[in-house]
Amino acid sequence: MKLLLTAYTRTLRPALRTSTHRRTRTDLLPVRDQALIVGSNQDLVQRLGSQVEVRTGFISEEEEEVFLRELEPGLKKKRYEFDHWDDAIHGYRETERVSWGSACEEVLNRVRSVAFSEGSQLLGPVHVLDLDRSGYIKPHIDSVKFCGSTIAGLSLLSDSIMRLVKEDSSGEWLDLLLPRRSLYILRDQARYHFTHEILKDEESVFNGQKVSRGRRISVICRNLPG
Ligand SMILES: O=C(O)CCC(=O)C(=O)O
Repeated sequence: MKLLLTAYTRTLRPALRTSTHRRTRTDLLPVRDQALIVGSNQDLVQRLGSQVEVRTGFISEEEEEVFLRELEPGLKKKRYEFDHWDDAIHGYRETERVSWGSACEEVLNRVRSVAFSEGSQLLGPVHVLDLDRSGYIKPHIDSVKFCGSTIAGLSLLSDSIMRLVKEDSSGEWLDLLLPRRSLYILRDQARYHFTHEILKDEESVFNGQKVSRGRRISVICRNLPG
């Protein structure tokens, strides 16, 4: 079964570039206590800084376990999908969920309260994406038909790297280190004018340092188009 991804990818612009584009310069923007965002130039890092956020340790180990307990039984019934040539994602299974147990709902409310402005209309189902350790997400922009200006995602089980590349200028990019149990938020320009992707393990190098990518589950909240 292909749920939201089908809907999102059908209206995606084609993958514009591979993730092998050249990097010439790297600048750092410390987010909270760590530098979790690097970019092609300081100006871009500053400019997009308010529209890209990574919050480390957004959920505790216990909260991660609660999500896994709730999600694993359903995910285990599905097979990872690898071989759809036109998919934006390789090596994944997914689900969406409207109702959650109280502990997960409490965390999701925390996500909603930090990521979305009050009164913002949210997409009802929360999207859950389970990437196999060999899986990856190719560069894409989420359909403007299905989701609004903000995407907020929790990363469970593994660190990973999300890469944003400017749609019409591949030399402009940001890499976001998404530690396990962190929350990332993409807003506005970062969501509309930059492709995003999750790098495969072999390519997961952040600011010169290898980041081991294992199986990763993301829990993603979105708002509705305005
Ligand atoms: O797994 C993630 O955090 C990113 C998911 C994604 O790229 C998407 O759903 O559009």
